[in-house]
Amino acid sequence: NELQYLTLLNKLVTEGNFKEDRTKTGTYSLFGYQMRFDLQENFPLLTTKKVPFRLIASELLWFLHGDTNIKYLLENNNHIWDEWAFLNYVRSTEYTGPDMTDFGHRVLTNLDFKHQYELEHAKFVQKILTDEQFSQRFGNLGPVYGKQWREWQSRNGETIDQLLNVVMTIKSNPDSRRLIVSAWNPEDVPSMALPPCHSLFQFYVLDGKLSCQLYQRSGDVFLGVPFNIASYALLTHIVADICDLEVGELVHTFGDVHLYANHVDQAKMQLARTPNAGPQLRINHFSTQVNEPNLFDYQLTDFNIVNYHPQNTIKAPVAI
Ligand code: THF
Repeated sequence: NELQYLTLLNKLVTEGNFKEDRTKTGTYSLFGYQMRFDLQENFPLLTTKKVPFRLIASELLWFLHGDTNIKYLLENNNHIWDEWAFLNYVRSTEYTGPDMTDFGHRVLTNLDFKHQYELEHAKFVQKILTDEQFSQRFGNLGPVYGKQWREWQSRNGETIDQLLNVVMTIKSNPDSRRLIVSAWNPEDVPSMALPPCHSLFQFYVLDGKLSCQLYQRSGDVFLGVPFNIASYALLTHIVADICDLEVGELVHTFGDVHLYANHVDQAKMQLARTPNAGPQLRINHFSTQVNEPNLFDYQLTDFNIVNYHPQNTIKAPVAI
């Protein structure tokens, strides 16, 4: 299972094409690639470096709740979306601290600036957590994943709960070929902090097993992709649980998949490691509690990863 990921990582190191990108970091990139994970075998959480499952689960619950404000993530000690909200804040007229232009690059080379950034970032996080008005204004990332999944705005003024519709269809018509949820909403893309990287997914039911295919338009192979694999594996387990199905495969399809130029050493370090056996996911079932388990009912404590034996964390800077 994990070899699927390591093969891709190796391919990008050896055959990736150098390509400039929006973040001006530079990447080694390929266009069009597919991995398959058998979810019956194990839960696809990498073991060649430690991947924090807690952050993946809280991010997914945030999507499932239809939430687009980082406040929920911060309350769960999850900081993976901070930079995007912080960027909106420092670009606004309300921000009066030291100049934060291009902070993503400057923190990498200027230690004094890094301390300044960390201080302003900490103040920002504190303010989101304690000041409701401030969090309304600057915690929101725009109509990102949660909004599109649960409340796609339609032209007649109503909203479409794509995910609930798909769950209902899996139950009533599992052979359907329309089990699709799209986060890519062309009308809303300009008002999102970041257009959705995992843009669309489709479910498929065969022999009582639920499979999921993700189309990811852009994949940061070292930092984002290990999260994305585990996130969609968890989503598949949740939907299977709700629909009384077993899990099948996760098919992960990419558009532009890339290794950032400043992640190459970390990638080589990871490639020198040998994967351990993958962990298992234990999920608390609701079937005994209520007859209609709801997408909202899941709590962080309902998901447990067992037999996870990862190797050490490998740190890498996130491109903004
Ligand atoms: N931007 C970039 N450049 N890459 C991404 O993968 C990415 N995302 C989301 C939004 N913008 C992105 C955010 N997802 C980490 C992981 C996922 C992220 C953002 C950051 C990260 O830094 N992971 C560290 C651990 C972090 C921690 O412990 O707090 C790691 O080592 O895995 C793709 O969805």
